[in-house]
Amino acid sequence: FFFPHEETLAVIKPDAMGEHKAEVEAGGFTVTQMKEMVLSREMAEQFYKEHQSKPFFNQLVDFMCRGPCLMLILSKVNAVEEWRAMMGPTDPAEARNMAANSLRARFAKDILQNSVHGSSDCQHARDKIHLIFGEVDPETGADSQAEMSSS
Ligand code: DGI
Repeated sequence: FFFPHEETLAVIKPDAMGEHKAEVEAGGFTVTQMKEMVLSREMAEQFYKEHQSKPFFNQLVDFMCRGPCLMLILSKVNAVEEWRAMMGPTDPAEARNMAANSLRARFAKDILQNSVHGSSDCQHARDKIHLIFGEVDPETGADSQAEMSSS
């Protein structure tokens, strides 16, 4: 049988920069694109637009913009689910109970500063990869934002 690889967007959040690259590789993911960036407010609002109506939306956006994030496109069979499993639950207190080896159990400070993001399904992965990396050319790997900013 042939199991096609899928892609997910992973974000190492500002509180955990520098901690997780080795973890990603240990998880058996291939990093197909990677860039460090500081999200603008507009980008962070767009990134978490599904949470617009939540009481924590403003603090979430503030936190996401406060320093550089490492943006990664990860590729693996079943990448979306496998990366979510590696992250563990949103709240690190729950992560420490339910998934002691997960990244959030080990690195997250609290439910907001929870060190990592991972797309929850393939549609979100496509949307957020597009938001962060633009149109990725499958031949060259170059993204359209990079082309635009260099012209
Ligand atoms: O997909 P997840 O990141 O595990 O969780 P989510 O999509 O429900 O929430 C997105 C982010 O919003 C989460 O990583 C951290 C933040 N968040 C979620 N629930 C709360 C929260 N922040 C605060 N302050 N309080 C919450 O209850």
